[in-house]
Amino acid sequence: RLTSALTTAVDARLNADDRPLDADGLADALATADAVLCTVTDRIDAAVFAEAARRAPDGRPRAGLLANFGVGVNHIDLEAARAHGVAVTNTPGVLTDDTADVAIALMLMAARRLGEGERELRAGRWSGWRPTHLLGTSLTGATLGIVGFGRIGQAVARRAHHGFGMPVRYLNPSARDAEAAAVGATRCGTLAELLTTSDVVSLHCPATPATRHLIDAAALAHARPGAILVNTARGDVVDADALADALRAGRLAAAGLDVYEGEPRVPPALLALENVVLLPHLGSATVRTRRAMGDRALDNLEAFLAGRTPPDRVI
Ligand code: 8YV
Repeated sequence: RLTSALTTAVDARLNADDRPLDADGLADALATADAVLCTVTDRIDAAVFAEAARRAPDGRPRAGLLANFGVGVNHIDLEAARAHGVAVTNTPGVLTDDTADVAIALMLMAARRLGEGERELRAGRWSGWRPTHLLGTSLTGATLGIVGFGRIGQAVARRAHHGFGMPVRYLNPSARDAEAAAVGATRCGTLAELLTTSDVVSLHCPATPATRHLIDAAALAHARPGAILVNTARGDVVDADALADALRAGRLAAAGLDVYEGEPRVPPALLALENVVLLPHLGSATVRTRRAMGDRALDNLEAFLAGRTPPDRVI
């Protein structure tokens, strides 16, 4: 699509292995291409930008745009990108509903112990119906606390409120009164307040230095006994060791995770636990949404290469 839409020919180099580029490959791409399409798997830190600048003939990366295939851009050092004159775009909006659906799926799986049940059955360990077999907690009517009330947080709130009758509370740097009113959501002043008043906590904030390990041992000490934590945002927001401790001690009943700090590595402490549902970063993984994300990334590339301002500039 890119080639046909532009009047000038585009020499598109494909990373045909469909494997992440290493730092050397990323620096090479930034040093030699006009624009680079990247994903969450590409760690583009200050050293990569510096190396790209070193390799380029005029001392600055040739690439003027990093078009990210996805909404979260925490894998890109935005300060370094700005300093090296590289614009960054993302793909907002198109993955909201699918990611919200996975958050709700994780809530149900964690609260109702569905993963445990499936593992038991497949392992041939199911001995038949029993009145006390794999009893979970009800999602219907439970209070939901949402950390980060942006597009995805609000979409989760709508599903929880209209579908499951869940009272919703939210934590966000700025008030979202109009959006909150639509789902009867109450704003919490602090994370501690949100945690002490929520049965289920779902994370939807971006990963930034300020939100790194926001959910740590001190925060988890405020959680309601038997609470459930769901993370479809970024692994960096949770201290996985503290989470594993809380799950092991039974302070939290369960957790549902789609994302991990340093993924694809999953902390062994979590893998060892039954009461955590672990998904491999599938939030936006539908054919329709991945197509829409691709189209959105191409819109940004196309605009940039045609000399226009890309529609989804992050910086
Ligand atoms: C993407 C995501 O699949 O958009 C995001 O921020 O986490 C995922 O939905 C991923 O980022 C692809 O780069």
